[in-house]
Amino acid sequence: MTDIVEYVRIKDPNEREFHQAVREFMESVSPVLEQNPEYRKAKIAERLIEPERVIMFRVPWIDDKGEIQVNRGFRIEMNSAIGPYKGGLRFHPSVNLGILKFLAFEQVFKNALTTLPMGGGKGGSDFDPKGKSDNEVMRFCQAFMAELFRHIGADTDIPAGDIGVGAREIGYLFGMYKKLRNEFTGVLTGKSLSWGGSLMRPEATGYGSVYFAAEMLGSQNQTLEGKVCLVSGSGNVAQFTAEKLIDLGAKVVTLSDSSGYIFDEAGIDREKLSFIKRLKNVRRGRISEYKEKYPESVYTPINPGSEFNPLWNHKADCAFPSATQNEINEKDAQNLVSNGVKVVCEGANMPTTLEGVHIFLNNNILYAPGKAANAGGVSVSGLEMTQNSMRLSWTHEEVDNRLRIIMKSIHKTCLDAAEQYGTPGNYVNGANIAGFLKVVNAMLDQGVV
Ligand code: NDP
Ligand code: 2IT
Repeated sequence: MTDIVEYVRIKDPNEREFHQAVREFMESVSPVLEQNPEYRKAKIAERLIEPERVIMFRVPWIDDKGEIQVNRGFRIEMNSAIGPYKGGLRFHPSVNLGILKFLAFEQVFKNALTTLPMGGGKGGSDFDPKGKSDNEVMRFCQAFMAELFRHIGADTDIPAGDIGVGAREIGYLFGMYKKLRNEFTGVLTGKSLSWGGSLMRPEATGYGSVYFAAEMLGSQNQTLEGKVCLVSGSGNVAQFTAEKLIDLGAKVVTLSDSSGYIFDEAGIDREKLSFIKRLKNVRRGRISEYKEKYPESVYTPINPGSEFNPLWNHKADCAFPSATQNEINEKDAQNLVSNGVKVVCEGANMPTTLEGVHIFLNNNILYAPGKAANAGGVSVSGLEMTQNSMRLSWTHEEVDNRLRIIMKSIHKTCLDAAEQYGTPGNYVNGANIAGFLKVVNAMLDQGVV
């Protein structure tokens, strides 16, 4: 294990987040590699950490003042052993190769857990949609697709949304793809309903994460009813996590953005949540405005350089990190445990540092890693692809039932694999090992390619 982690560190010294994802994964699968000499002989670990293809490109576009702007575009086609590359696009100024490689790596094993035939990929740009006009976002998306279109396709690589990429961006990206290729196919998921989207895709990641938490609690004969929940973020995943938690009778007391968080002791109810949806999705405002509307709440700025994030320092039963990577450090994890949190369910990708993960595991927290807990989003993307192939649309109930079945199945798969490899109840080992075995066995079947 140390060999591979060391190899990645030496080969790509600047890719910090990628090193972290590989290290966490290798901690889980090393015993499986040791027990199976054929995996080592086939250089499986060495092959898994090398993307099948990395595409990097210039994205020049013209802003509203007529000035030329240049961004960097990426698509990481990580692994296609079990299906075409599948995974989101992230538009955020922090985007770089290391962050997208970590996300693509996680996506490979997440997609393997979904039960659907999807390989793993991820892409995006360092473009910052914040403060840009709709026209600027459109021109950027068109410029981005002007290069990406030659690398993707409904049976090759199917992007979707992630941070900074929602329905608006998917629309502009799809429009440009259709124009350039002169074909109407399911090349992107997260499309709007009237032109090939699936019901429940917007809800899927957040709802799926809550279904997963309900399964974990169910394994201990408990439910979410009455549980006090900390949710971070206020974007797609956070909004629908909060919505499903409210539906199931839990009390959501926090939401955040990159500037700060709100704490509402009385609980964020449906009406308050619909204010947040309008604020974030239509007006594209800041979470601090919640305090102006609901003065009984408390708004606290978050300083990214500080030792801990005060959002995670409230008494609660459950935590749903749903904003971004490494938003829970060692101190935050310790604070959560000290405050009595029993469930940590990751809507975001890799929101917990490795030190934080160890704290959760050592304290017997019901801790679901992102690649299991947030797999509902890509699962419904897979269902959107199925519906596109069949040229029909399923009802809300049909998609929701399938999502519930998939989340239940992922939960069982994780528990079974954890048990089989001697660490019962360890969802991190369970998710990594089960995802690994599915991908690796397909790679072995397909030879050295
Ligand atoms: P959105 O862009 O809709 O929302 C992102 C939210 O996280 C915003 O509230 C944003 O605040 C906050 N945020 C982003 N970057 C940072 C940062 N560096 N520090 C603090 N807060 C930050 O994205 P999603 O809700 O789609 O994605 C959230 C997480 O869920 C990501 O980790 C993503 O990879 C993961 N995910 C998403 C899926 C999906 O289907 N969309 C599927 C599976 C996982 P601000 O507005 O200030 O930037
Ligand atoms: O991280 C993820 O799983 C996503 N951003 C969703 C990917 C998808 O293809 O729906």
